[in-house]
Amino acid sequence: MGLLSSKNPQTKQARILLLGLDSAGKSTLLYKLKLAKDITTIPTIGFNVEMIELEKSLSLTVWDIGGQEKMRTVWEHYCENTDGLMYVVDSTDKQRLEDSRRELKHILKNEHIKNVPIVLLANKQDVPGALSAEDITRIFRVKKLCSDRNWYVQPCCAISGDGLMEGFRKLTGFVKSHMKSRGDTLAFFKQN
Ligand SMILES: Nc1nc2c(ncn2[C@@H]2O[C@H](COP(=O)(O)OP(=O)(O)OP(=O)(O)O)[C@@H](O)[C@H]2O)c(=O)[nH]1
Ligand SMILES: [Mg+2]
Repeated sequence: MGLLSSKNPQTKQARILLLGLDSAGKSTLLYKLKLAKDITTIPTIGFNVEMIELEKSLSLTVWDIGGQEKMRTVWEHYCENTDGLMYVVDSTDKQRLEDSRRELKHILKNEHIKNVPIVLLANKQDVPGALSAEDITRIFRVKKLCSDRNWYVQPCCAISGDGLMEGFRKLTGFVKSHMKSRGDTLAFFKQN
């Protein structure tokens, strides 16, 4: 999928947290991006971590944490030093949209990820009847939920890969400006 592989010492590192309910498609999309391959996943117990470089200046370390109910209690332990959030929604799982929204709302209260930008992936768009990105935006009340940070809702299909690059590029843009504004704040405190 045209990922870069650079050993450029100027490359900055960003830590990305990939969250969402079990079966949302997190591991499928991570390995589609990383390996450009369809893989058969098994539910993630614990986490997967992969380095992804979409551009030379920024390398993403993506933490894919299992989404089963018992795993959700540990999400908060991965929040420290996070620069960007990718939250995956199964757009066909209408019965669990409210659960997914509740879990997102809960994790967004974590102090470590205050103001950290987020991209929501409305996954499984290949399935007939899947809710659109606009539906997910409305049902999740994203405008309100994410009013303190940059956000975007990207439709995608982890199996074909459609929309994945767009989603990660959008997040990369957000992360860069977030890092810059944080850097500017640090510089301000050093000066004053
Ligand atoms: N049709 C369709 N199926 C998908 C898509 N993405 C993932 N799946 C399927 O959904 C199932 C769960 O995918 P995973 O990637 O294992 O889900 P996960 O979010 O990592 O789940 P946990 O590890 O349990 O948190 C698998 O059978 C995938 O093949 C998609 O875009 N379309
Ligand atoms: Mg998984």
